[in-house]
Amino acid sequence: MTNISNQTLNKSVSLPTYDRSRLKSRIVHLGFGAFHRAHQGLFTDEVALKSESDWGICEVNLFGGEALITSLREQDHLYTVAEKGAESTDVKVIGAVTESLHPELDGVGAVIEKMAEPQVAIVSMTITEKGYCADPATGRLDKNNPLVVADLAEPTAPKSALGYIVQALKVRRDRGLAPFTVMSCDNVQENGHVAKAAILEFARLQDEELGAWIEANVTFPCTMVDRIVPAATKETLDEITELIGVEDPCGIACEPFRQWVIEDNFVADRPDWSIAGAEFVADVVPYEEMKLRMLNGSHSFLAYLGYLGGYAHISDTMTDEGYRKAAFDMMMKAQAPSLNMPAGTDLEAYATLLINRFTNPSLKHQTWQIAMDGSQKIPQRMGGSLKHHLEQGSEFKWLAAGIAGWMRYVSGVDEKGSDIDVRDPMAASLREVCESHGVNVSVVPALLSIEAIFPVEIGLNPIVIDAVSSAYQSLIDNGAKATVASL
Ligand code: NAI
Ligand code: CS2
Repeated sequence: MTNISNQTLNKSVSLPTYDRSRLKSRIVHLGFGAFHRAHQGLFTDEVALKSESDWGICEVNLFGGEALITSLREQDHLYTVAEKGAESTDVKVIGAVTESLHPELDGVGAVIEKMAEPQVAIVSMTITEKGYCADPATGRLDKNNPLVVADLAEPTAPKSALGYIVQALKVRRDRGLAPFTVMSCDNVQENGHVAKAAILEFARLQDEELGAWIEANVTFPCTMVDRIVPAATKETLDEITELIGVEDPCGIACEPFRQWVIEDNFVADRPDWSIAGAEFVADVVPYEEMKLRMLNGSHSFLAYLGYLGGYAHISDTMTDEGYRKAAFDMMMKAQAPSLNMPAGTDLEAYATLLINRFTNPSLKHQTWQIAMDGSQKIPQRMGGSLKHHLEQGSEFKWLAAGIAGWMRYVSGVDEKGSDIDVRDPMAASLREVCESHGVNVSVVPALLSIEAIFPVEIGLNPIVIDAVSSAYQSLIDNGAKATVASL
């Protein structure tokens, strides 16, 4: 079989020219999805290219992605990243992956044994917001989450990422091995703190002493991760084939921009990702908040209102002056005032950069993709800033329109009467609420009263109910495009 590992690739492709045999699986990564390939995988590769680093990654997918892992193995764990700018594309083959595992292919025990190997110093994660099994509004472990219930009943055969981590740490403790650092790379506000709280609570429910050992020995650095990496499509894979000269089912396309700010709090060793441009800082939280509110908050705003307005991609919304201006105002007037940034941070320059990144016509980032899992995303992207405006008595109509857009979207019917494929871990309960109201403004207080998404001080606040209801009514009466243009 010809593939990326035994084929001469087109000359323009950057290759991992270092000796890959020196790499060891010192990182086990949970979540070999689109983002990790174009972000942590690429950073770790660049460190190996520019230094004598021996840091390699064992990739694990706990949910789905078996075919991806099989393909990765068939090509010696090499894969392509295509960085697509507005005018040109850079293509790199990534060599940082040393091996891969999947519980469906290799068994649960093999994954836990790998995580318990002595050389493993970091377990990192890109498992999506829902992977933390936490209540989205509070960030605390959701004890009723079916995965949590199953894993507490059978801790040695876990299903959730939390269950795997706790079981692997237990094995390490029992064998007298040093613990590993748990590093979340998900878009979750204070991702390290959320991971820590969920893992400690889960461990304590299982075994009080194990929980205490984890608390005393494991660190959970927060990270701010940024790079727009749309899901792979047939078009992007065909384009990669064209660019490298051979098929790569693990290839992924992304934007040229990348950023990684990491809290320097590792219990064991770590790669020097700063060689590849990452920043190690003492406190990541302000950067996380800035990115989640300004980038992700306006992304969700554009995803719901853009989808309803008939725009399939974020770059399509940027061709509409109403959406473009509203997104900038959402960033500068709704989100930026709620932030508490280090002196010298230029939020207007950041907003301008974000609008340019959203405009990149080479990146086909679907509004439908970003609209996914809204129940998990809305609280972190809009909840904190909404609270700020309530405290200050200031204008928050952009946030109200974004939340109304989400409510209109989860009704499951678009403005032309076609079905919307709503993907969300809370889809069933959202559907139940929406079906009992139809597309009617009475759904607004009903959805706002879901405490797992909206804390009571937001969800029951008459000012919020009024503002979201008025935006929702405008969506019914005038449609998304006119509502956005009127903001
Ligand atoms: P993806 O859909 O390509 O991959 C999702 C990954 O999560 C898969 O590896 C899957 O196995 C795993 N997963 C799903 N549900 C899980 C669960 N309940 N428990 C454990 N693992 C689970 O998505 P992609 O693009 O890789 O994004 C993943 C996450 O990375 C996002 O949710 C976000 O938090 C973060 N991220 C993504 C960016 C992007 O532009 N794609 C940029 C910045 C962060
Ligand atoms: C997006 C993010 O899918 C989404 O919800 O908002 O994945 C976004 O592309 C990244 O956070 C950019 O770093």
